[in-house]
Amino acid sequence: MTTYHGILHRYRGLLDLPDHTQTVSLLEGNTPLIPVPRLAQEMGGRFELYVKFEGLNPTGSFKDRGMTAAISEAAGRGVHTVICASTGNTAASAAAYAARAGMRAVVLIPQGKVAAGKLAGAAAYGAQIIQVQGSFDDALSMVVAISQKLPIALVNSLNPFRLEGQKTAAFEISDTLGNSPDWLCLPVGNAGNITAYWMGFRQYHHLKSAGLPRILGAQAAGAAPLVLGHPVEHPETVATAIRIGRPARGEQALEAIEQSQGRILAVSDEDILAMQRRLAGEGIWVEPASAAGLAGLEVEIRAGRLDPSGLRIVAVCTGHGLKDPEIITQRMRAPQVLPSDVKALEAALAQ
Ligand code: AN7
Repeated sequence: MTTYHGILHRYRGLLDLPDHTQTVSLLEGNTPLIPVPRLAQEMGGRFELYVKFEGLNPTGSFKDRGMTAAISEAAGRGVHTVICASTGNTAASAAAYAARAGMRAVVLIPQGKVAAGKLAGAAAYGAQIIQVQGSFDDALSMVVAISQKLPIALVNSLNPFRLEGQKTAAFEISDTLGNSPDWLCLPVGNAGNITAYWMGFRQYHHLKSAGLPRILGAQAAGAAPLVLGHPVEHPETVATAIRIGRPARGEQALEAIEQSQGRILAVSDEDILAMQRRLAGEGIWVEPASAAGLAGLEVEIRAGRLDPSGLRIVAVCTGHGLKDPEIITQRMRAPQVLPSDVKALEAALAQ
């Protein structure tokens, strides 16, 4: 039997981490690459479509890959406290890995704009949670400043070790498919993920002569600084995970887009929620932000700007639907109520 030990163990030789790194893992990674042929057919083409379901990581989002690396590095140099700003998923992940390492975690979140499952996660793992009266971008400025002043380790994706861990998702996709896909579609918020994927694919390109995918990044229309070409002061979207107006790694994201001959585009909240429903119709429930990459792909195919015929396309679904239950429960019809009586049930089923 081969036992799985997490991404640092599996890909250690390919990750640029210092010697002092002491592995802190929750056996993250190794997420499924799920074929969705019916969805591909509906989207109008003969092509291979896969969902890399990163919501199946230990805390329910892709952030765990980068977090195991950042916390392991910090643990190895005796860090006691870590801090991050977050739209929610980074906070839950930092809290979990800090707990695992026996560290204190402090997380700053934009007041009232974090989905319930993420807030609950950060609390369950025992983080100190601070709501900032401002946006994610404001919170990020605060944690950057304080980590320069106090002996506290910053674990946002400005931390280079986050990207080292995160890029393993690209390795997994290539290892599973036997080569890189033709396109990789993913949501873009603070732009750490897109930067890391591009690092990972380039590394496999040099190391194993794998092909290079074209990258399709999708931002929410109300929070699309990289599409607009300027920061967005008051970002707004139902996809609160990517409600970010000043992406820390925006320049690198644009480089990845340009170098890969890819594209970055804005998708409406309606398109995001429609794609969330369609994915759920395949049995894959993701949080709204996670549907943005596929929504972007669909928009491009529908508009005739991308012909998928014969291609192999991977869409990264970054977070689990359970992270944001309210987006569903607030919109659904209240479930039918019946007396505890089989006849009533029979009548209800006949309707
Ligand atoms: C589900 O948790 O920024 O472009 O603070 O939670 O690497 O920022 C989350 C981002 C996509 C965007 N999908 O990734 C945070 C945070 C989900 C996310 C993104 C996020 P980046």
